[in-house]
Amino acid sequence: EDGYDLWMRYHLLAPEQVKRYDSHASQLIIGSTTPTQTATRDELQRGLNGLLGHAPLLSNDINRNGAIIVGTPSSSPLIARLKLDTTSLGNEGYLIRSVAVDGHTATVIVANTDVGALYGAFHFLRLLQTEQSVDHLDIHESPRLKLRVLEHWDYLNGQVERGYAGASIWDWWKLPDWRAPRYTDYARANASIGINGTVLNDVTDGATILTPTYLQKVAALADVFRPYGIRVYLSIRFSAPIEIGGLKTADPLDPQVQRWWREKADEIYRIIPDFGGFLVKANSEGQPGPEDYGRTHADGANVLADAVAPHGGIVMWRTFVYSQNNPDDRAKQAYEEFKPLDGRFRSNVILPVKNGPIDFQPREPFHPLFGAMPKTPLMMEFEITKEYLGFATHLVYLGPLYEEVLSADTMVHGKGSIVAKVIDGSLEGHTLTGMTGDSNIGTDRNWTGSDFNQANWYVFGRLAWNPTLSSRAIADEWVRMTFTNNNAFVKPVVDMMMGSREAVVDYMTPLGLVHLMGPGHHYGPAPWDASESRADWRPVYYHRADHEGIGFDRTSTGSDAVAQYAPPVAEQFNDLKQTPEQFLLFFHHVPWDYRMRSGQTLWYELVAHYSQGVDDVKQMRETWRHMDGYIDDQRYQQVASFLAIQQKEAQWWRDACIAYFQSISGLPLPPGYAPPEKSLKYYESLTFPFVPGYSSWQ
Ligand code: BDP
Repeated sequence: EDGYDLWMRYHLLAPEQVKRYDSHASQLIIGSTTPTQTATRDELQRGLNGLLGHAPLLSNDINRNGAIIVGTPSSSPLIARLKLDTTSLGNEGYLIRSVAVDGHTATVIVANTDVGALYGAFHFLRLLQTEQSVDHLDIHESPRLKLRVLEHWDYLNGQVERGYAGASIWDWWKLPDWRAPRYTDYARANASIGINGTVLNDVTDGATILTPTYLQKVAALADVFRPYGIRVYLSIRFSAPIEIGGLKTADPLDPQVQRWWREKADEIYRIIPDFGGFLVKANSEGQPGPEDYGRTHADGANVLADAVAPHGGIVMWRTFVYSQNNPDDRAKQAYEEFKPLDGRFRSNVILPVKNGPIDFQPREPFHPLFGAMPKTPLMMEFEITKEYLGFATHLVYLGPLYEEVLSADTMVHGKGSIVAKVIDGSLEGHTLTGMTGDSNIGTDRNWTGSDFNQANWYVFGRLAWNPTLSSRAIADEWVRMTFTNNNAFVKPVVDMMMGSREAVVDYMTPLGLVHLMGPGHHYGPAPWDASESRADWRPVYYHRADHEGIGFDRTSTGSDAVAQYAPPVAEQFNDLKQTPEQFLLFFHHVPWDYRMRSGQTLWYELVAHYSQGVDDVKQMRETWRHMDGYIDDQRYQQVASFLAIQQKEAQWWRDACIAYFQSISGLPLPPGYAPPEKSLKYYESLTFPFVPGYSSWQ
């Protein structure tokens, strides 16, 4: 197996399971008058055929026990007759219920829309794939978030910014005429986890995507995705009115610029009537934006919002901003620029906020903007591609990272004001809600560069549907669907996944350290590096290690970034003793001999964490060694090889970081800890001229 089937791997179940489910899959009663209905029918047939060895009979009427009836009250008279209450399901929800119809047992999958029924069908298949009972079903599901979006950081030349799974899956050259079957499989995978939007191009892409030629290509993809409930969005370049519009300015308050955007939006909606809207990275890392004209982010977002509003479109205006002129602390800038604009955005604008205030690090505290802009919808932005977490080869399940942030308590309205409630709109009563993930998908046969990276796409989608789900439960279902239901495999592999995020934190950036990765490409350790042109791109800026101690003082006596959190959180982070040790060096500059909760010194703990990370990876390899024979050899072997790479690189991280920090602290290694394998000079001398996902960015 090459991993192409993802978690939609409908392999024949064990005979006793087949027997158990056969009595619930005798007939399939489903419409096929719309493309979505056809897609739903095809998926159920494909899935049931694979899992049970035969597909149920397609019928119009129920005439035996065990039928599956799928549809909406408006499209199916049979379902209408059941008079099920579907009001709470909204446009995308569904219910799955065991019922009796005309004296026969049946399972109904009912929604208000075709897409809701498609989501229900995937849920039903998941029950079988994970070998759950389907005897007495009464499932109600509807998504907690409205926009569940994947962002492709893909360039039109096929390169992918921060992509470690090959090239872009969009074959722009052959579009719109050639619609690769892979696009449909992509849509199926997304629909199976409820993703309903895709941004096709990179946030730093040029303006070409908005030209008529490319819009035709975009329209072709939108056609493929539409039956699966997926809308297409585009990243736009703020200076497009100049670059492709022939204007002299892109000033958002200029009437000509405003007209240009309106006309561009009209043109897009003429060919893609359900176009989702725009994503914008402005005045960030050198991108153009409204501040170039002395205007605010709100001015910039609103001109675009006004252009798409008549068509029902939205604007995702990113808050990921920091500039080299900020003398103080990069972590503070997004809050400083955006908080004063709260309430100044149009109602169809939503602001993506990265999970932490720096940049997708293995661990950061939650972003202080969550909870700080009550009048503005904020959406979560997670990075799915592992730019800072070992690229494709390191096995890191991101579920625990996502869950940690979503369940973090902002305390803005007292205890329980968790980030998940900020983004699901319940804290401040917003209806425009969402989550966006920077995708890890490419042309690799297995889509994501490694089999386990598929889990990160999967967990992102599941949490976007419901941000309060448990990452362990999601890992469990993913393992069952992707590999096997054999508990001798599932349990240890889920445990391994759940521990993998802490392992990478330990061997890369323990105790609240961030951004020690090689500059620019972000591959491998480079805590010594001060070569970048900008201070806030240099690892030394982040760890601030000196002879006395290590860490970035963000307390009231330092940069005072803590003040951006609600008072109880600020108080906690401001106090060295109260700060959770996992964030210690993010908020405090701490002496090397500081006594940690363990009773050991900080220096000791730092070395211990780095070493623990390596030991954890060794343990992961050991776990995997015992999994030989439970799954196909092809995937087994690749995971085994990648774990070997991970162990080598975890050791490299540990040794390089310890060698460097020891050169600063001047302290001996604690007893029992092996010295780095090589000299600091050696680690500093390593270079990587061709790092994937990076050259296109420069
Ligand atoms: C950073 C990446 C950079 C992205 C940027 C962003 O290094 O390539 O363009 O995030 O999110 O982490 O805009």
